[in-house]
Amino acid sequence: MKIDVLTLFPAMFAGPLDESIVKRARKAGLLDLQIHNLRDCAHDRHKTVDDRPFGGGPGMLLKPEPIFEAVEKLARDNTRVILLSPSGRPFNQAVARELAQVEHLLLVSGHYEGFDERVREQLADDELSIGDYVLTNGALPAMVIIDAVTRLLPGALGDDDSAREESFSPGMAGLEYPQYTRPAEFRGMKVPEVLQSGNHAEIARWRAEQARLRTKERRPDLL
Ligand code: 4GX
Repeated sequence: MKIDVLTLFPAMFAGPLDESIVKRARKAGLLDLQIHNLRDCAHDRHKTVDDRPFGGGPGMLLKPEPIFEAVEKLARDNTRVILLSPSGRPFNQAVARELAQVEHLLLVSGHYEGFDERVREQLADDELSIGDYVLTNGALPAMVIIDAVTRLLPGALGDDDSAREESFSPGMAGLEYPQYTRPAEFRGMKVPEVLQSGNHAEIARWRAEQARLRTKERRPDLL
């Protein structure tokens, strides 16, 4: 898979994508990731990428010309152009699975008060939000999406992880059950007896019940 990112803050991307599973996927050639500075597509003396909204109002918008130039340069026939903004459709595990099937993603990170509407109308195939809160720009959302999609690419996870991914395949159907490792007692806190019983049917029942209770309590929207 190829992912291009268009951003005003390319330096933010150094670090998170050079660790762990994403680093390994890039090394293995499963993911070809490139970060592009939107400012390179501004051609006036001050490399202007923003301007004031017609009709007035607070803040600045990203000008259309640099985004059009960059997207037209980077997009191919099979490219999905995705804007990141709080006005997008909610990103979740189902969307991650959908994106993992696409050959080429072009993520366009928003900044200021957002995009000139013509970018949405003419360039964007999709617009995604990673949640109902306001960040300073779309770089972190782009990284979140890259991370969630990369671990779904065939071969990206180690054997243990991928077996687990498959067993949770409906993915996010509910929250996970409580888990414990050794020691069996830590600072007076004991691991539930059932987990040490060796009775696998009973353990499975206990876990299902715990997961259900936890989901009902914290995320009734998932039930
Ligand atoms: N999930 N932000 C985008 C600029 C902006 C504002 C309005 C378009 C319209 C965010 C999120 C997010 C902050 C990125 C505002 N762009 N992006 N930026 N939550 O909060 O994706």
